[in-house]
Amino acid sequence: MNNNLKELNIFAARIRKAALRSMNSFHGGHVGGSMSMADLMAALYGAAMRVDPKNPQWPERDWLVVSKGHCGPAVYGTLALMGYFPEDELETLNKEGTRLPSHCDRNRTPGIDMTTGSLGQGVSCAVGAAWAMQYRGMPNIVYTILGDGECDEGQVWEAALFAATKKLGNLIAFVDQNQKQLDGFTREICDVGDLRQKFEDFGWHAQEVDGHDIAAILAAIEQAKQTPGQPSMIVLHTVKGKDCCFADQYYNHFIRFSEEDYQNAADWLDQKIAKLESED
Ligand SMILES: Cc1ncc(C[n+]2csc(CCOP(=O)(O)OP(=O)(O)O)c2C)c(N)n1
Repeated sequence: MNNNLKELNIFAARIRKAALRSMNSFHGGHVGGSMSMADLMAALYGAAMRVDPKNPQWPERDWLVVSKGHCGPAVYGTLALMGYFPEDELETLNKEGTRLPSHCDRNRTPGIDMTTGSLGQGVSCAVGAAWAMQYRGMPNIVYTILGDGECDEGQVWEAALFAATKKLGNLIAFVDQNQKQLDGFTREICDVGDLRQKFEDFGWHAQEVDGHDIAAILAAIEQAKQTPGQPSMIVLHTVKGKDCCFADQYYNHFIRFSEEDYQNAADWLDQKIAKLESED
């Protein structure tokens, strides 16, 4: 996979389809937040991150800590397409003995760098990992993805203060600001306000971009790499359930869906892929 935008957009559509395939085997899952972060996953694994799917524990790899760990399906879809494990394994999601539990688990899945799921803890672990790598003079970058609902957790802000204090220039974080959390709009449940400004106030270098514009995400990552001595936040404006036809509904955090729903969504994504492939 290279830095070609067309290929990256196709990769994002394939990630959405692979994530839905895994959730289809369970006839439900965290569809909304998995779909909203798919373009970011394509940008990270398709271009930005230094990784080796044949050697998931490569000491010099960049790390990804998916702090919104309930969106395991988006991560598994990406890792399977990258060759960390066979794509057919996606259909074992949440089944007995699976290597793919609904929430990310570093002890089970090749390519998962941190166990997450309890909101707020993942970003704290990412900060700890970045601090250790900085201390050891290692070249790795630690990427981490939070949800905007997750930012209601006080622990997120403790981690943010600590990262700025320790000048963690090797930490690049994203908030998938899809405006919603488990059962409604974040602004109505516990308003996080202007996240870019807040992280800036907490001592971070902070940007905000369209989270479905892969070129913009990659440009922001490049800018983030130019800020040694400061952790970076990139707030992504996204749509919960993006590009999944049956997710266009108010309650789209965890959705139960039928085989027919899945087929319709997969067909729609196939058409999108075909259209992208036909473009110059
Ligand atoms: C500490 C903690 N409290 C509650 C939950 C239950 N929970 C799972 S997902 C979720 C909503 C998360 O919303 P957001 O971070 O915006 O994620 P996204 O919309 O991107 O899926 C909640 C409350 C949890 N996993 N951890």
